[in-house]
Amino acid sequence: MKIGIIGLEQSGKTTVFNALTGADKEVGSFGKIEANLAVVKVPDERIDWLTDLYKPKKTVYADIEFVDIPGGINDSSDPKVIAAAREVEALTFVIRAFDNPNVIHSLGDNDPSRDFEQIKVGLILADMAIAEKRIERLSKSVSKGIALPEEKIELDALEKVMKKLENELPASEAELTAQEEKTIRSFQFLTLKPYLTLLNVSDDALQSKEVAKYIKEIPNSMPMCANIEMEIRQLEEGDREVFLEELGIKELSLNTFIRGAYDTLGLIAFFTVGEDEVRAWTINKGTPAVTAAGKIHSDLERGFIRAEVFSYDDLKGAGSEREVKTAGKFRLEGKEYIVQDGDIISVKFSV
Ligand SMILES: Nc1nc2c(ncn2[C@@H]2O[C@H](COP(=O)(O)OP(=O)(O)OP(=O)(O)O)[C@@H](O)[C@H]2O)c(=O)[nH]1
Ligand SMILES: [Mg+2]
Repeated sequence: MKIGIIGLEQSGKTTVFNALTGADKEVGSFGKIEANLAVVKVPDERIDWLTDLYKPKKTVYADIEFVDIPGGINDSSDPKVIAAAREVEALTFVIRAFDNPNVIHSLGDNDPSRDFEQIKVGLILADMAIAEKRIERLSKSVSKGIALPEEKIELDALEKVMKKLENELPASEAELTAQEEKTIRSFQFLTLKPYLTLLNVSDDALQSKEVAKYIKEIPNSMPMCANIEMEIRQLEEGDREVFLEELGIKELSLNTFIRGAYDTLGLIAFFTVGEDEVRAWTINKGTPAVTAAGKIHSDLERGFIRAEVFSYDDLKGAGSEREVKTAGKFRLEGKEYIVQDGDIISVKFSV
């Protein structure tokens, strides 16, 4: 899973990135244009249990790749920022709520709700630019009578999307059929992507009423004191407790963030198991087996024949694969099967 960190300029994106990943990238380097990348492991007890059972040569936890996208999202965002944001599967908005007289706010003062709207509008405008161009082209083909049937479906889908965008609503509000959704997938609309909002607050404001109010106002949001957490991440693990306690921080935001991310972003995990490797894979809820197979390898998607599936809970209950089979809990599923959280999958394929 690839998550892009975006927001207004100097809102603390790189600081948040460091705090979440333990990286040590330079902050406050205004105008830097290169994105930062880092991968973090997702802790999962189920993987620990499966490792005990299969004793594989290798265990691979799910991971989240964070991309810190520098610069700001606004009504005329840098095309590089937009292009980088299109590449990720989900977005994290970083919104400034910290006081720091040395850091100028690009919109003058702190106003998290306004900043959230600003980001939203920025994303909507970027999507409109894409939709508009494509609608224009497809409309021409339709009026000339040379449009292919899929192109007509695509045009319908884009018009539905455009209608939402024009009303300052995200593309995700458009009600699209599965087929329509497929025709517009390649545009990677930003407002179709799930998002989570991190409110970057001062350490003395974590428990404040003001912050509570913002969290209520801003969808999918959680507070975080990025500056302090970044510093704590640089300490040895054993030294962290004391600082966290002193500051009244229950745990580092990464754990809360990951739980929130799985929840809000609608993520689930499926597993592959065997003597060689026990491994977790992260996918969106509602992903069909064939697409999930593609996560493992593109050949598995291309040559997909069927998936052999049983659930982690059934395996844990039964104790072994053989018992799962005896209990009739072992299933053969086709391409369209919707993968469930905790499924253990083996893909049969031929290319
Ligand atoms: N006081 C305080 N300052 C912060 C906090 N988070 C970030 N800053 C400061 O704000 C400035 C910008 O932080 P960055 O993390 O570089 O912000 P950014 O969003 O990555 O900036 P760009 O990539 O240039 O848009 C730096 O000087 C940080 O030290 C915070 O929680 N508290
Ligand atoms: Mg930055």
